[in-house]
Amino acid sequence: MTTAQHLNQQFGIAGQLTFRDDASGLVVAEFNNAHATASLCLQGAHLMSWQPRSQSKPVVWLSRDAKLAAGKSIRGGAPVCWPWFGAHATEAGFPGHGFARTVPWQVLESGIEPNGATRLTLRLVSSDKTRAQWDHACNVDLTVIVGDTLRMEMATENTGTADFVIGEALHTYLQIGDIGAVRVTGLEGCQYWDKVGGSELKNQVGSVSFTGEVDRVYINTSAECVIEDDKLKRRIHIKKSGSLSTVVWTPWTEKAGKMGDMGQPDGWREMVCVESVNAIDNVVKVAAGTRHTLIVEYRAISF
Ligand code: TA6
Repeated sequence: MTTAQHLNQQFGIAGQLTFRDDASGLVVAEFNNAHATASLCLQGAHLMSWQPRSQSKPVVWLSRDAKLAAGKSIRGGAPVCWPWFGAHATEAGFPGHGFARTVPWQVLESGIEPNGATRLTLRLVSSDKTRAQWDHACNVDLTVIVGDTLRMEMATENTGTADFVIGEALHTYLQIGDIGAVRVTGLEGCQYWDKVGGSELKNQVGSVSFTGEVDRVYINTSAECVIEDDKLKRRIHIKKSGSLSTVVWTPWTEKAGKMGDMGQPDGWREMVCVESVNAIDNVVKVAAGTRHTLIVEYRAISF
C-alpha cells in the first residue's frame, strides 16, 4: 500500500479530503468541499492553492513554473518559513527562510468544522538534518482550515527546559489581476525595513502601491491588511494574530527574470506577497514549556 493509500485510510474524508502520490514522489492533499478547493504538499506542509467557490480565480497564487521535488521549495502558495526568516543570522550555508518548507511533515489529524470547512493538521518531522541546524526540543504544527475563508495556524511548542527564539512566516503569494492595479491598505504609518537597495528604516505613507521592486518588512504591526484589486474587482482580507511583522514583496521584472520560476515572461505581475511574519525586531522568544501560535485568515470579497 502506498503512502497516500495509508493516509486515505487513516485521514481521508470521503468527497472532501484525499491524498495522492505525486509523480515527484511527494504526497499531495486535495481539498474539495462545498466552500472551496485547495491543495497542500505534505513536504513543507506547503499549501499550494486555494480557491473559494465564490471566486472565479484562485486567491492563493501558484507559479505555472512551480515544480514539486524532494528537498526543494515550491514557488507560490503559502511557504512555511521557520525557525528563521530570511538569511540565517550567522550560518551563510543554512537555507534562506529556514528548513521547514523543504522537509517532511506528518499528518496528525483531519476533520470537518461545524461550518463544513475541512481541517488538516501536520507536524514537522525532526531529523539529523534539522537537528544539525536547530537542536531545540520542540514541536511545530500547522493547521489548515479550508472553507470560504482560509485559516492557517502555525504553533511552536517548546518541549525543552531552555527558552529559544524563532523567526517565522506564512509567506503567502496572493493572486491579483495585475501588480499595477492593486494597493495594500492597513500599513499606513507603520515603520518598515526597506530591503531594496540595502536595509533602511522608513515610514509608510498612505497605502502600498507598486511601480517597481518592493521588499519591505513592516514591524510592530498586528494590523489587518487588505489587497484592493481593481482588475479582478475583489478585496483580499488578511487578518492575523500572533504576528507583529508583515512583509510585502514583489520582485518586479529584473529579479523575477533572474528567479526563472515566476511564470515566464510576466507571471509575477499576477501575484503579490503579503506575509504574516515575526522577524527582525519581532522575533519571538518561546519560553520553555510554552507554545506560541501565529494565525492568519484570508477572505476574498468581490465588488
Ligand atoms: O519575503 C520576501 C523575500 O524575503 C524576498 O527577499 C525574496 O527572497 C522572497 O522572500 C522569496 O524568497 P525564496 O527563498 O522563496 O526565493
